Amino acid sequence: MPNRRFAFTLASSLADLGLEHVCISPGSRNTPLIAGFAAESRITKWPVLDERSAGFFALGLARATGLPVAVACTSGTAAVEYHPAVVEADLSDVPLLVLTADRPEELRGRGAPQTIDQISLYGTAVRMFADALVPDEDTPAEAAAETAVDIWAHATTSPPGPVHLNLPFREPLLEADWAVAPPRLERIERSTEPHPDLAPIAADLTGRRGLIVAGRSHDPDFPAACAELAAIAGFPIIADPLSGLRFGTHRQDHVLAYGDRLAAAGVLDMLRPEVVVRFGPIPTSKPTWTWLERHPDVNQILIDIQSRDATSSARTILEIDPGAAARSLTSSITAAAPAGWSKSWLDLDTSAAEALSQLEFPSEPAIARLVTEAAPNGSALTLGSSMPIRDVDGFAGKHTRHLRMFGNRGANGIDGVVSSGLGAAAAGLNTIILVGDVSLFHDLNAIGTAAQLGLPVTVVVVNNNGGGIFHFLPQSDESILEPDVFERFLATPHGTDFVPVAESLGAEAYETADPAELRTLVSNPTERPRLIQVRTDRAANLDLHRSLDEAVRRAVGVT
Ligand SMILES: Cc1ncc(C[n+]2csc(CCOP(=O)(O)OP(=O)(O)O)c2C)c(N)n1
Ligand SMILES: [Mg+2]
Repeated sequence: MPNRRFAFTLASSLADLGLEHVCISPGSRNTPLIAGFAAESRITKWPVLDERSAGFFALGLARATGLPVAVACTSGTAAVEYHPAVVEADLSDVPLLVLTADRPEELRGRGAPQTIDQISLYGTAVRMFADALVPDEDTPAEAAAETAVDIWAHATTSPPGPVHLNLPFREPLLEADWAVAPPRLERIERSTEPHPDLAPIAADLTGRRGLIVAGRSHDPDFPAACAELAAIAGFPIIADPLSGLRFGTHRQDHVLAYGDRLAAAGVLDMLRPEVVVRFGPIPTSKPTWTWLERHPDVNQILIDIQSRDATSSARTILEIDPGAAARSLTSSITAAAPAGWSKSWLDLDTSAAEALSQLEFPSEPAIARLVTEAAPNGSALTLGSSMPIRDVDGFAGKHTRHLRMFGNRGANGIDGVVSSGLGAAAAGLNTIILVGDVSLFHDLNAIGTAAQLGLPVTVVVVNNNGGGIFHFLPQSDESILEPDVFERFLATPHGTDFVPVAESLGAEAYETADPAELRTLVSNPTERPRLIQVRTDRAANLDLHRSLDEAVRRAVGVT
């Protein structure tokens, strides 16, 4: 069964299993894959010429659809370019099927062109690696179908993640006569794991002064389940922007709008919880997770699809689905926290909201808030890993319009933010990408890809001419690091005006310092990709954050 028939059978079997999208990058050795996918009409093909960007595109698409997405590239460094997205997919539980073309064994390790060692290229970042057999006339169709089942199962078994299938092809790469009827596969339904008895945990939560810390979740049912648990148990929720709890139609009576700001102001010491239920991975909010880290004495129960306690402070770790666990706990809790407990938290939340009600524009906190407020119902917001996600966490509050929020917070790279956002747009979601200038610089060709593919994304770039986040670190203190060294090698100002750059790549582009204009642009979905540049100042941003910290501390009575 030569190359094209093998690749088509693989593609077709993956379509049987539920694959809807593949992102293909150009090359010669992967022509069988290109031809094989091209012939499978059930799969949407996305051409993305840069594999680094393609990997993140697929990641964003897999996150937005909740289904595996495939990427396919040629041999050599092309395959290496997928590595950052593979790492992010591993750490944030996103199913990716990485298909890399390769030379057959006899050409490996002997200086053949564009041939590198692709065996186990991504190390421990993948759920499985396999070097496929070289298709030949004797290869049965079942071999490709079995390979499809194998990689699909490994990518989707809890916790989901990336898999790597290396595919050696011998020349001639494409046979002319290749008509084939591949075997039809049944869809694999994910098995529901047996559920541990949570009654003892529920007993631990009953009647306690408890707090919920909700980290990242892309389960659409999690926010309602968690919010219901909070209401029954009488626990306030510090909710990460990626938890789904802050912006949606579920009940929000126990969701703190400014949980991160309250933690920063020292409220966790003032209103100290007896027990903390932590859902999902470590939250973005540093004041929250550092408090958890310092308080292993407080009973912390961590519930996640995989055992990972970044703060090493959980007393109990339950490796189960957070939504299912929340529902189970809700039905077993028999009494709420003492009267006034959650009200004390929620009253301070209201005080913080008042202290933060006026944010000067243009400033980074105000941009984060405005974009979140203006985003149309049902939009997807992809947030840059540096200040954008922190500012949405700290200053965007909560509201009852449904927004989906995405961010590359597994590995926190700044290298594929825009490309990941394009993946959400490819899933059909109205997409807004809030990104810093250095991150945009890193992934600039994604703007060109958006134009080529006609993806109607809105990119809001906060251009503070460098990495503003570094000003919050001790390294920014001139007694620790010389200011010119800090500026040249950490902040890395580049002086780029992204408006003409975006225009030359085929996007509409605007610069604004007017909040009304930004609101109008963000609230009206676009038909073409567009970029909106808002300029801010890194030093002024640090001062503003400090004064807002102070204002919240005063408002909640911590001095
Ligand atoms: C691939 C990668 N390289 C470097 C870093 C380290 N890093 C973290 S934030 C940052 C600067 C980000 O600057 P920008 O996108 O302008 O956002 P700002 O900090 O100004 O909000 C850098 C270089 C990283 N996280 N990922
Ligand atoms: Mg910046």
